[in-house]
Amino acid sequence: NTTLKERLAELIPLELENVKRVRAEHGKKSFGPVIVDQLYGGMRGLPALIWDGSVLDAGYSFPRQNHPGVPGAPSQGPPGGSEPLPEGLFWLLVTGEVPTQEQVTELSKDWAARSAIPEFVEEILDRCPPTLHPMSQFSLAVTALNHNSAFAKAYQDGVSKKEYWGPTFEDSMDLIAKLPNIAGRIYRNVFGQGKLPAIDPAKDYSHNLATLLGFGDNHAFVELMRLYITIHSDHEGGNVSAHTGKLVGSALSDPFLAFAASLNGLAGPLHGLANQEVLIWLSKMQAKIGENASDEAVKEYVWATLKGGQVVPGYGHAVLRKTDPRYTAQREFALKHLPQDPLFKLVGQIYNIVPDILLEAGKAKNPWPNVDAHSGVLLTHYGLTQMQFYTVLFGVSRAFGVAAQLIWDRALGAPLERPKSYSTAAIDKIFKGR
Ligand code: AMX
Repeated sequence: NTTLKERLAELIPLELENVKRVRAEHGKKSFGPVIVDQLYGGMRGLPALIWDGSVLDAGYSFPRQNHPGVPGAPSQGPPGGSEPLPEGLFWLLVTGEVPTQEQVTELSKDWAARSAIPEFVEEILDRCPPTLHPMSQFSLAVTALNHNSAFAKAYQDGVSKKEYWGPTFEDSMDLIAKLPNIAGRIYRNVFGQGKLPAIDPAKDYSHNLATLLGFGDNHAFVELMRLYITIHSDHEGGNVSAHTGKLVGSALSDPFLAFAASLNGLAGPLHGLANQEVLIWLSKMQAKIGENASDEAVKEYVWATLKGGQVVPGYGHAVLRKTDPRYTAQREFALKHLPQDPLFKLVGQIYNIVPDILLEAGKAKNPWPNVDAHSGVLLTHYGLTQMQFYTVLFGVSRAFGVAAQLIWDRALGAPLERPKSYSTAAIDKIFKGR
């Protein structure tokens, strides 16, 4: 029963050879033209990064039966569950292989054993004013975890470059393991009361997270957490949170510092905060046009949003050009567990209305919903109604993808990122007369 670290130690030399081969064969080949608009346009479509966990294309979809951890696959959840376990997904992200049930269980236990957060981090969180946004509290706590970083210590002790991945692996495992305690504490401090329950080593990661949020006895909510943490974990490397983590990690900042930077990017309304924004937008809509509103009233509200110079949150995407498969996965969950929920019905109604309006407005390249259009409705259904907390759950999940890449970046000796920037005057000069 190989552990994840043992399997990594076997895979790393093979991948080092593989990268060497790919670079020898293709290293000097052009990867398509770069046009000036891409420099001004947020680098959309610019091939610029290596990210091994996942790759997206505009029409990407993952049929759920092929997804690790769903029934039939070895990383299936405990009896009675049918959603994937994020433990299995992490193994897949790190190794490219589907783990055995035993390996998944070992990961659950390992993370439970690493889950305690230092007392001073608890105190930092307890001192935060409840008015400080949960994402800011989250980022503060993760930054502070760098106090015990194995990588930072090893670096100070003069560790060889070849050994970077070992302490990075330990930090990454600690990071993921400690997130439920951080998220749970923030939730209690800001919205709840009482003492935080303890992590149970016999339960899986998502079950423990649900318990710390106060929903551990609700089987459907536990299932939702398993699905939620799985689908938000990785979305290739160019999105703001993933790329930020990789960039900061490239300076050999340890995984805690790198992932805290990811969280600060995830906290932006065009990225992870969109799940909060969707619920705020839906609530305002309901307050204005009432429940069971007509299609006409919804259309008018959507147009008013656009005419007010705002985006429709939860719609559009920088890469995808069809309905986000993560939206569809959540819709399937809702159809199974909460088909009659009024807010779910509104989300479905909006799905039938918004794409046509965005197409008619003529700006958005993708008029379809993304992952954030659906998640808040599911959480609200089970009583997790505090919208300001939603992006924290996205953050817990995103750690999986960022951590997996940080381990590989250090294993493969990824260099400091330092692309070239230009001024508008320089662009003008370069292309004068051309
Ligand atoms: N509502 C209104 N306008 C939109 C829109 C939306 N949902 N999506 C895109 N547009 C507009 C853009 O603002 C842009 O307008 P501009 O030319 O005046 O600047 C124009 O359409 C072209 O944008 P694009 O190329 O289609 O998208 P992008 O790659 O620049 O941005 C994204 C992608 C997600 C930021 C954008 O679609 C958006 O703002 N969506 C709403 C916020 C959201 O849901 N974010 C979450 C995304 C998923 C995630 O990261 N978690």
